Order: sequence, then C-alpha cells, then structure tokens
Amino acid sequence: MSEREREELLKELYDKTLVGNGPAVIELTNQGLASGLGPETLLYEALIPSLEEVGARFERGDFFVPEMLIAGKAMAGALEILRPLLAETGAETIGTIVMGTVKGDVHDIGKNLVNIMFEGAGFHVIDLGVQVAPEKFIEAIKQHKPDIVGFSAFLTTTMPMFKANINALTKSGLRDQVIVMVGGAPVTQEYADVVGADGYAADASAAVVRAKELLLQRKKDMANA
Ligand code: B1M
Repeated sequence: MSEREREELLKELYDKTLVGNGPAVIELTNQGLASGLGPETLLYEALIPSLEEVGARFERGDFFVPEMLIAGKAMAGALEILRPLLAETGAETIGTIVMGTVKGDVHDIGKNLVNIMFEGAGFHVIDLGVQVAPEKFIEAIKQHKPDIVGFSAFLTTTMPMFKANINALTKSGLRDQVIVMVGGAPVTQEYADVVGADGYAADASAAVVRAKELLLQRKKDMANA
C-alpha cells in the first residue's frame, strides 16, 4: 500500500466515523487490516481523532446527541473487529481487574478500549458495564476479589461518583484490599489525588503501564510488611 493510499484510507475512515456511517466504517476497518495497517494505526490515526472531532462539534453546537450516538456506534463496530487483534496475548494472567463506568454515566467506548488493552496485557477483566452503582462494585469485589478496581467517568457531573465509590469501599472494609484506579476524558491526576484513588491514567495504554506499576508496588509493600 502506497503512502498516498494509506492516507486516503485513514482519511476515509475518519470521515465515515464522523458521520456515523457504521457499514462503511466496518468495511474500511477490514480493508485497512487486509492492506497491512495495524489495529493501533486505525485506532489512533483515524477512529479516536474522529470521535474527538465529534466532541468538538458537539461543544460548538454543530452536532447534537443523535450525531454523537451514531458516531459512537460506528466506532464501537470497528472496535469489535479490532478487539481480538489488540487483545492478542500469550501471556499468563498477571492480575484481576473489575471495571465499570460509574453510576449516571452511559459512555463505554473508552472503558471498553481500556478493557481490551488490559486483556492484551494479561489481566483477567470483569466488566460490570455502565451506570454501575457503588453497591454493585462492592458486590463484585467481594465475589471476585480483584487486585484492582477501575472506575471510568466521562462527564464532569459523574466524576464525584469516584469519591462515593471509594467511601463505599471504606465503609465495607474493603478499601485496603484493592487498588483503586480512575480515568475518563475529564479526569486528571489532581482529581484522582483529591478523591483518594491509588492511580490514574489518561488513556488505555497508560492505564496498563500504571496498573502494572501499582501491582508491583503492592507486592513490594506486602513483602516489607
Ligand atoms: Co457524550 N459527552 N454525552 N455521548 N460523548 C462527551 C464525553 C463530551 C466530552 C462531549 C463534549 O462536549 N465535547 C461531553 C462531556 C462534557 C463534560 O462533562 N466535561 C459529553 C456530554 C455532555 C454528553 C451528554 C450529557 C449529552 C447530552 O445528553 N446533552 C450525554 C450524557 C449521557 C450520560 O452518560 N448520562 C452524552 C451521551 C453520549 C452518547 C450516548 C451519545 C455517546 C456515548 C456512546 C458510548 O460510549 N457508547 C457519546 C459520545 C460518543 C461522546 C464523545 C463524542 C466520544 C466519547 C468516546 O468514546 N471517546 C465524547 C467527546 C470526547 O470524548 N472527546 C463525549 C473515545 C474514547 C476512546 O476516549 O472516552 O476519553 P475516552 O476514553 C479514554 C480515556 O478517557 C481513558 O482511556 C480511554 C481509551 O484511551 N480512560 C481510562 C477511560 N476510562 C479509563 C479508566 C482508567 C484509566 C483510563 O482507569 C480505571
């Protein structure tokens, strides 16, 4: 594939995602892979930038919720094709993580991408889905005894659920038994520190790196205890 064809395909994928043309997005994703483009290239050079533009247009008032919805669906279709390629791993399970988008929040594309990357890195992921209430997280932690619990929030109005979830963990006596990670588009390291999370990451790749660091740190702490 020539450089020009590569650029054209990525531009087309970006444009079709922007207008939420699901069938074209699936076709172009398959075409890109068949032409030798890597799943990360399709993701980071077309699909994610396109959704960022969707968000920018929504903020400007050029797009409304329906446009955002169909673009999100188109992206989710591509992600299903890319999932097995991104999560391909021969690695042994290195830890268990319970993940969910917090109560009041329905965004799941970013969370799903984080899950895929975790699976790819050898984590066993238990995905609780979206709009997960604190009680549901508690129940899952008691049942699965994960090393890490991950909270995603994508709205400034749902970020306070991190604190509510952490309070629920403390109240249940589970806070010291599990590493808490937080993330999502509006979340920052400062906010993660304020709510008392153990770790934050800005994107899916960084989340894996941070999770591994936190696991290692916990092992060292336990060995020294
Ligand atoms: Co919504 N939405 N949305 N939306 N939406 C945003 C998030 C927004 C930023 C758009 C904008 O204004 N620019 C804005 C939030 C503003 C804010 O609060 N700061 C917004 C809004 C306002 C809303 C509604 C309130 C709109 C309305 O109804 N008036 C509404 C809320 C509904 C609700 O949840 N109660 C709403 C609804 C929707 C749809 C349902 C239409 C759809 C969601 C579809 C879906 O997820 N199934 C949607 C979409 C598609 C978006 C945008 C355009 C795209 C989100 C996305 O998938 N990005 C988004 C704009 C944007 O993000 N720029 C927007 C791609 C994804 C790969 O990135 O989600 O950032 P991201 O995930 C990253 C990181 O955040 C990180 O890694 C991920 C992968 O790299 N990460 C973690 C995520 N979780 C992590 C956990 C970790 C670590 C890292 O550790 C545990």
